[in-house]
Amino acid sequence: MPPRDKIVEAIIELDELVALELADEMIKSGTNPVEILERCREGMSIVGEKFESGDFFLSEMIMAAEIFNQIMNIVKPHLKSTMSESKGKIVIGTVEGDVHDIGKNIVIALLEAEGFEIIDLGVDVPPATFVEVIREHEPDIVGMSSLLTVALETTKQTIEAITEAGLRDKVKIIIGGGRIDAHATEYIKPDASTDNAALGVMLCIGLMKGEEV
Ligand code: B12
Repeated sequence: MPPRDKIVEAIIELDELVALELADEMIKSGTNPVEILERCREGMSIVGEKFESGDFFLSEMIMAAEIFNQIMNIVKPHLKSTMSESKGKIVIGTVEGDVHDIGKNIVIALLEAEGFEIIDLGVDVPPATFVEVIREHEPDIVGMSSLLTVALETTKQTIEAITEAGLRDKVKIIIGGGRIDAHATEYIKPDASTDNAALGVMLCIGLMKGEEV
């Protein structure tokens, strides 16, 4: 097996100090901030596998999330945009029953850097809240994040609630998160889907142009 990337290793070892030092060094040496986040995501996937196999407990998953959030604090200022005009308004939240928000926060940071106006609903957001906020703020796009398999069902229900409220043709819907694949997309039927934040930004740009994405 090839040796793991140092920052991936530090995340798996839950070595906060080393992970933050490496993130800082990479930023200073000009590594693309999005690439740093993608490498860290690889570390989180391995943390998830260790949790699944019983090598890690919940507390260790929480610790890894804390390290990722700290890395995000280092990286985020370097994603900042110089855009002055809004590219469009996006309401985004993690669906009901799911409290994972690291991926959602990365997408938000990238979308803001691209010039989108974001309304962040946070985590565990009930379908009714999505509906209320769409009525009040009239966004162009609604983004939903889900990391749990059970949350795929909630995502579908949220879209149904938006349809029942008569708002489905007023917004474009993009879904994202670790469990989103072709099957989930076929089942949930959003306008766009991805498990990659950078691609998500491209898809939102496409949706704003009225393209089939
Ligand atoms: C950190 C973590 C936690 C933390 C979350 C902290 C936080 N603030 O987010 C804590 C400890 C709270 C947690 C809790 C739980 N977790 Co957890 N968790 C993880 C872990 C290790 C990493 C997730 C992560 O942050 N990844 C890094 C980010 C960057 O990746 P990402 O989320 O996929 O996001 C990327 C893309 O998907 C995309 N994206 C994400 N959202 C969106 C939205 C849009 C609109 C777009 C365009 C793109 C997009 O952009 C991001 C960057 O590219 C995963 C492992 C994994 N492989 O996912 C398990 C994992 C998701 N958790 C799991 C489980 C089981 C749980 C618990 C049920 C454990 C328990 N027994 O209590 C609880 C559930 C709590 C709840 N109700 O939600 C399972 C889910 C299994 C399943 N199939 O359902 C996983 C897969 C671990 C595993 N392998 O078993 N967890």
